[in-house]
Amino acid sequence: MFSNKEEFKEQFRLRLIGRLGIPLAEARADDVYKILGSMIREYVGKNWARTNQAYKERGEKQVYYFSLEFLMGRLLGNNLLNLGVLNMVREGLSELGWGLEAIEAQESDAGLGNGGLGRLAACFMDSLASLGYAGHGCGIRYKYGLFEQRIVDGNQVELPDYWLQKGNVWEVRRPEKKVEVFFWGRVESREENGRLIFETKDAEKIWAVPYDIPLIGYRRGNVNTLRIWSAESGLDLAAGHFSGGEGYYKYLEYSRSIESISEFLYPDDSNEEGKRLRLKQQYFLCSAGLQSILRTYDKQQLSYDHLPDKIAIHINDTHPTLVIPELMRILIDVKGMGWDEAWDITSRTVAYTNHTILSEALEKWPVPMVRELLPRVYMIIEEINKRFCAMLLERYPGDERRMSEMAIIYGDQIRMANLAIVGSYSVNGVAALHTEILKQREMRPFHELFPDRFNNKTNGITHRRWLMHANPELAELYKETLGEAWVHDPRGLTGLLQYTGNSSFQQRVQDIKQNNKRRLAGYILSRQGISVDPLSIFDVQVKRLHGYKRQLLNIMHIMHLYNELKENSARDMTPRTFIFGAKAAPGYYLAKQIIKLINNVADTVNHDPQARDRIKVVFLENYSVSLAELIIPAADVSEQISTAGKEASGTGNMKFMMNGALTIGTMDGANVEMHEMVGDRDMFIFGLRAEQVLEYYRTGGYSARRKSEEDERLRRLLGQMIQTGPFTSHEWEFEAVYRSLIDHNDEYFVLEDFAAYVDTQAQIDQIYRDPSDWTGRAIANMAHAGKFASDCTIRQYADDIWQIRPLDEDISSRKVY
Ligand code: 26V
Repeated sequence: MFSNKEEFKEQFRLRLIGRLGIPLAEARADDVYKILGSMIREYVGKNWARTNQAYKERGEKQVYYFSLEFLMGRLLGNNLLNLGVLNMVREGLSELGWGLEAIEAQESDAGLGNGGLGRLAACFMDSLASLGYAGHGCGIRYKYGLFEQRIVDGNQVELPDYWLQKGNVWEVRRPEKKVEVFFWGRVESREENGRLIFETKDAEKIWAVPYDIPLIGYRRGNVNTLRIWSAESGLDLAAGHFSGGEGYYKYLEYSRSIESISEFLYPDDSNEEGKRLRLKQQYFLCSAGLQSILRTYDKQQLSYDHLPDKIAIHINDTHPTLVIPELMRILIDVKGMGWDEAWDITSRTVAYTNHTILSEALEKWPVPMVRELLPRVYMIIEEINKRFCAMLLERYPGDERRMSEMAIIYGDQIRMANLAIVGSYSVNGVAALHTEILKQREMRPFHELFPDRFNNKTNGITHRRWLMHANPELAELYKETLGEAWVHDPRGLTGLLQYTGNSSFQQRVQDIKQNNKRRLAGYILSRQGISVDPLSIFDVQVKRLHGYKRQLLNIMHIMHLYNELKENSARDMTPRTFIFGAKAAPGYYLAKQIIKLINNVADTVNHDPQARDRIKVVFLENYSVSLAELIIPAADVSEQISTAGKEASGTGNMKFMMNGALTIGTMDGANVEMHEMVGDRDMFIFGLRAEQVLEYYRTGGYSARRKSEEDERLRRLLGQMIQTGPFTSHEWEFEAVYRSLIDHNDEYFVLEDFAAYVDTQAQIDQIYRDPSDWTGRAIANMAHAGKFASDCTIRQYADDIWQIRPLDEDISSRKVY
């Protein structure tokens, strides 16, 4: 690699000529990106090999994080940062006439995730590598990531996200490591030496081909692997199937149907389509991932009794739960083990994280579908269920209710969460409140049966991407002020507490925030043609669009402010820019209406001379990881306003906190723990508490209609959704929104929490007027954010769940052969 700027420039030039055959003067930004990316990838190749060698020689336990989603975003900037060459490359490029930011912008986001769950997996990968743990990702190489969102006439329109169109400089295709995955067929059994042998006949075989992406640790040389699998057919698999005149066309059709397995990332649960294909994806990942892990394990020639001491398999929500029956299948059918032994090994190898208690997101698969698609796996699930129910019967004789709650197969459905709990040794929630709710409500009988299995691991975010890369000026200020220790242990950011009242430090913080706001304002103007004032409060809500997240509460507050301004144009108000970014699942009608409502309000407010100097509303199209990196450092106010008890953790809340925004939020998810750290003064808490929400659900004592009749402001807002007026173009335009609030009794308590939300927003309006007061509170937030660094979270997973130790060797001096 290069050890100084001049070397970098020289190597870069040579490659440009050598690879693309063009001189510097003719290179386009895209060429520069490709060359730079391939330089980095090749450079880390050596350390990649060294790391694998070191892990192998050491022979210690390794973790495989199975996830249907990895929301990696762009990799170039972070890789340069982690390698410690970011500034050198920036300067070198600039001397060659290129700005690094423009080069970074050439990279397509790897948007292989819906939201928090997928981004968490990506943050965890960064922490694992940066702390020196042997922890790898296992996922699917979707041809299309989450859809690209366009806003047309205020409505969301979905386009395919063909992120691989220009190639992917980070991945290495490894066809020699492909494995076979089987679907369909029928199971035959026979007896051999007193044992039952099972064989699946006439199955459809497909290839799973891995692509490896290096995961580069921060300044420590080691490189882990994200292995993503692609589904392929092969002539070798199809041979003989398609003879005759039509054969060739049939083959093409067959090929396409197989490739469709890794074609699309499914949008979240609000969409009913393609269920079988989604099940295929889940099994595809589980089977391919396991086979590749076990192939490596086999090379060590260890007995399978040791598997749980050498390997931990973590399942990110229930999506990869099929690793449990699949591991059983391999141990029994392929390795010839008995049931009890296989079960002992499997349930000591797998650990499970739950990410949501929303009942509609708890996965259930129809029995007939699983039985047909995965006949042998289904038999094993049935047997797991049979044995588990027998155990329950013995333990709780006559308690039928408990049996019906806990059974894995119930009615005609397989409950994946039940299977995941029964077949794993650890079940964790993602924030203290969430874990308590799991233990005391959602998973109560399981917690009674397996109390030691349950534990909490509050989520975290990588400060390398979300602070050092997204907000380099702020990171630089921290270094000047505190030294560099916090970079390796972000809890050291509490050192900032000394500076909350320091006026020159405050000034620096304010200047940085202003720069970030100006940068975002520039983007908003160029992309959406809306001019916003960087001196106004930037009030931001960015996350998936969902009823429980209550973007509706936010927009209703804005409508209310507008109403007030129209009534009294002299109304005193600190100018505010309300920024939204959110994708709605394509089949989620109500969510799409809310997007339309936000855009209608934006259109009216932004064009009204009486309002536009005080309120601006911006809906940013196509929210993504890279857009988040631009938006979050520019925020003053972070909106974390979910119905209490519904947001398992939230991780956006942590990103905003780390970048010095103040949170307006409910006592939900990790907000509760943020509040514990910073206290009442530095966080704006409002609304129902989780117990109150539960109580309302239990007693049915809430009447949205009554609420709306009591509060004149609400009555007016509801009217404005269905009558022609400032926010609608025709009558009943927002009928679905209206009905969700009134006819369906406001499932998420938007109307109930409205008054408290308005009052709390009014406090924010006042406090922002005193820049020193505001900035002091912002600094207190930054100071406490270190607790939410994913490095801390990952250490807890490593110590309490996985029992793995970091590599303590500096691998860069190893000889590679
Ligand atoms: C559900 C489903 C169901 C099947 C179809 C595909 C699909 C995709 C996504 C989902 C929802 C996943 C749940 C999720 O994203 N949970 C979020 O996890 C974050 C990380 O733990 C946490 O911070 C958020 O509070 C939680 O909503």
